Amino acid sequence: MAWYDEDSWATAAFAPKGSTIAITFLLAVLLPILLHQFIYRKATPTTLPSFLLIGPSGAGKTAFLTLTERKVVAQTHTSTAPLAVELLLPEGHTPQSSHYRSPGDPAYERSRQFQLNDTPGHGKLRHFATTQLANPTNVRGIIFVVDAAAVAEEAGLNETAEYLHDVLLALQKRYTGATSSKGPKEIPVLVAANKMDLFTALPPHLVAQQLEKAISEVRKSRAKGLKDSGPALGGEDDSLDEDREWLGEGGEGSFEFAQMEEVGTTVTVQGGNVIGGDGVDVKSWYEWIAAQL
Ligand SMILES: Nc1nc2c(ncn2[C@@H]2O[C@H](COP(=O)(O)OP(=O)(O)OP(=O)(O)O)[C@@H](O)[C@H]2O)c(=O)[nH]1
Ligand SMILES: [Mg+2]
Repeated sequence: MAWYDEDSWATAAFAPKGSTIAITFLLAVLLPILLHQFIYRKATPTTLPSFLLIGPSGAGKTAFLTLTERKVVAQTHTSTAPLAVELLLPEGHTPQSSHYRSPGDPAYERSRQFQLNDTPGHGKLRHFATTQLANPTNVRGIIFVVDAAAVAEEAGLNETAEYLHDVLLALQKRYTGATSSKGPKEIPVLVAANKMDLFTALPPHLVAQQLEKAISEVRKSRAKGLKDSGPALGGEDDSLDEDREWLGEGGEGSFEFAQMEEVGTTVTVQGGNVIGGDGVDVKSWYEWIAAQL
C-alpha cells in the first residue's frame, strides 16, 4: 500500500475523520501545557535562598533577625542553638531578580522570600556555623555581624578578625577545592558593622581597615605556627608548603578584602544599627540582601 492510496495513513491524516480531528485537537491543547511544564519545572524553587548570620558573640545577630521578623526591637540573649527563620524582604527594597517585575506579580512576591540562619557566636558553639559553612547549599550570602564599638579595642578586634579569617578561609578552600571546571557558585560576604549608634563605634571604613590589618596579623601568626610545628609533625618542608592554608594572595604583604574576589567572594562593609535612640538603621544591609536575591 503506497502512501497515496485511498486508505493509507497520509490520506487519513488529511481526511475529515472523527479520529483525525480528535487527535489534532488533543495535540493542540496538550502541547503548550506540556511545554510550559517542561520549561518552568525549575522556576519554582522548593527551598528558599538563605543567608548565614555569623559573627562573634554579642555582635547583634539575633537582634537583627528578630528586628527583621517582628519589625520591632526586642530583647535578646546569648544564643546557644542555631535558628532559621523564613522572612520577607521589607517594603521599599526590590530583589535584584525582580527589577522589571511589577509588585502585583506572584513571581515578585515569591522572590522577596528568603531565610535567615542565625548561629551562636560563642567560641565553644561555633561548630554550628562551621558545619553550615562547610556545606553551603542554597546559601546566597554570608552576613558577618561585627560590633563596631568592640573592634575599637584590641581584644574585640582580634577576636573578630580571627573569626572572620576562618570564615573567609573556609570560603576560599571551598572555591579552590572545587572539582567542577565551572567552579562553585560565588558566595558574597557582608560585613555588617553594627552598633553605629554608640559613641565609641568606629565608622564603617575604619572597621574595614582595622579588620584588614588584624587579619594580616592572624594570617602571619597562623603561617608561623604551621612552620614551627613542621619538624615536630615529622613533615618535610615541601609537603608542608603545599597544604599551607594562606588566606588571599600569597606573599607576605598585607591582606585586603579585594583579594577575596579571586576566590569568588566579594566582601562589602556596611554600617548600621539594630538598636538606637535615634532610630534603627539597617537599610544598607537590606539593600545588600536585595542585591543577592
Ligand atoms: N547599642 C546597640 N546595641 C545593640 C545593637 N544591636 C544589638 N545590640 C545589643 O547587643 C547585645 C547582643 O545582641 P545579640 O543579637 O543577642 O547578639 P548575638 O550576635 O546574637 O550574640 P550571640 O547569640 O551570643 O552569638 C544585646 O544586648 C543587644 O541589645 C545596636 O545596634 N546598638
Ligand atoms: Mg544570638
